[in-house]
This record gives sequence, C-alpha cells and structure tokens, in this order.
Amino acid sequence: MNFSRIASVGIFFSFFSLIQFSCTPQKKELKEKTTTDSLVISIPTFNADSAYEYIQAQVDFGPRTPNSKAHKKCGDYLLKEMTRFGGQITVQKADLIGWDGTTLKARNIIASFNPEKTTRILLLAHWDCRPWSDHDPNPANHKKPVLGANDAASGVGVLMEIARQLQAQKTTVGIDILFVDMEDYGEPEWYEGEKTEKSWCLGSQYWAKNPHVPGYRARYGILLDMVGVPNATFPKEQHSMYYAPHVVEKVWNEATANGFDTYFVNKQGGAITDDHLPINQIIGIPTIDIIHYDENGFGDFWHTQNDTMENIDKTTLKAVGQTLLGVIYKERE
Ligand code: AHN
Ligand code: ZN
Repeated sequence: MNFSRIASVGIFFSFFSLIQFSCTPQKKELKEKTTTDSLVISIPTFNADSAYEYIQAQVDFGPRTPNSKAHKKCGDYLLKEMTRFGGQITVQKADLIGWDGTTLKARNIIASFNPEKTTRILLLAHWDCRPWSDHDPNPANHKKPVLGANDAASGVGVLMEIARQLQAQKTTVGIDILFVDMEDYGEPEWYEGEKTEKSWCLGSQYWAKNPHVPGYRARYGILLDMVGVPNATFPKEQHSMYYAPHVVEKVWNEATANGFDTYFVNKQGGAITDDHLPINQIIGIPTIDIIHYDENGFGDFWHTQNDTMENIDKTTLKAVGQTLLGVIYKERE
C-alpha cells in the first residue's frame, strides 16, 4: 500500500495524554514464587552492536528478493544462527503466487524458546526484500531491488539479538520468533492494474492459515518493521490499537519507563497494512506493529536504493530491543 492510502484511513496523529496503569497481575504471581513483597526480575541488556552485526550480515548477501540466490543464502544463515541460539526450529516452505503470477519459493522460519510452555508470546519480522525500488526519486531505479537494511533486516536483526539473549537467560513464558517471507511483494507503484492489499504479506497470510503448530495460540504478538533509522518514531498504529490496545499500552509503557518515549511516541498513527493484519484477522492473535512512520510516510529511503546500512542507527535498535526484552522478561504464566 502506498502512503496516500494510509493517510486516507483517518485523522493522523491526534494527541492523547499518557495513560498510566499499574501492573497488578504481577503482584499476584510474586506471592506464589517468593515470600517477600518485592518482585525481582532481571532483564538482560540488549546489545545493539550485536543486532547491528546481524543486520549487516543480512545486507551482505545483497537484496534478499524472492527466488534469488541471496534470498536462499540468507534464509540458510537465519536457520543456522537461530539453531545456534538454541531455538527449536520449524521451517515452513510454500509456493506462493505473486500479483504478477510468479511462483515465489517462500520459507517462513520459526524458532521456539521454552517450547514446552503453553503461555507464549509471538515476535515477528519479515526477512524478504522488495524487488522494486518503486519509491526511488530516480525512475531509472524503479525496477531495481531494495537492499532492505531497514526494510526489514532491522527487525530481523533485533529479534536475532533477542534470541541470543534467550539462550543466555530463560524467560518465564514461551517465546516464538517468526521470520515471515514475502511481505514486500505487493504491486509496485508503476503497475497500472488494480492494486490489492492481498498482494502484500503473503508469508504471514500463509502462516496465519497454516500455523507451524496445529491450534497454535499466543497471548499476543509483536511485529517489528523498519525499526533501524536514526530518530525513528513509532506511532500507535491504528490496527494495533483496534485489535490489541492492551499490548500497545504495555509496550509503550515499558518504553517510557526506559526513557525511550521519543521513539515510542504517544501519538495515534494511521492504519498500516502489514504482517500483523493477517495474524489479527485470520488466526486471531492480538498483534501490534512497531513501525517507523510519520506525517510524511515511512522515511525518505523507503523502497529506494538508499535503504542501506548508513541509515541504521544503534540507538534506535537499542530502544526497540531493550523495550522488547523488558516486556518479555516481565511476562508471567
Ligand atoms: C504496505 O505498504 C503494504 N505496507 C507498509 C509496510 C511495509 C512495506 N513494510 C515493509 N514494506
Ligand atoms: Zn517494504
């Protein structure tokens, strides 16, 4: 979808006052686990250097566009790394059909931590690259692939670092990290036929119809998309607020408590068609999208030749990664 569609969804960025709430459920848990009144939770320190390296490693393969060699190699790399981090791996292969009739050899990659736990949290990002730089200022680039440092190696890199932390220290609940394929194969701007929402998010649509575990449930899901640019802003995305307002509040409160409220801004954002949508609508897991955008769209480098490592900022990665660690390590069964 292009930005005009997003803007059309409703009023952009009306300001809300911050709602504070207390986390009473945790207190109940604490009494079962300890005899004192203070709940001691140790939350690992997110290493942004490490996340940055995982982004660089993906980008080093070149554009990971569907059916390319770089895509195959990067998928293998993700499998190898997530295995090394101790995840229980499931690979979901599917032939998906793109808007232009191309058969796309898709792989959704799932790494499960604490697989025996029934209370689970789903964390996801897309790992494919867009084959067309259709927003590039130079029309000569419109059919060239995007390198995808921000879109969306950034989200994958942050989740890889979280996986590394999960190996070092367990969470109480189960965590599933899902790398979805074929998010970014939506009709390009230069396509003159009818544009459909359905051409996007093919891998997450497939997963939502065919979860890697039959009857799969998670308490909630968190999608990361374009979480790497300097001074990123993550508004409270409209579908996230509709399907999972409590998750938005939980995550934004954790970010604020950690001093990251200039990233996790207290603003209402427009609705974005992204991988959280099929997960909310098809499998019914309340899922939010942490995604950078503002009044001007997804940033100057979105779907251009300039989505490169120069525009990846470790401070932003830290804000996102540390917030997520806080959320998942505080979660109780
Ligand atoms: C669409 O433009 C359909 N969705 C915005 C989310 C997106 C695109 N993420 C990565 N590329
Ligand atoms: Zn994209």
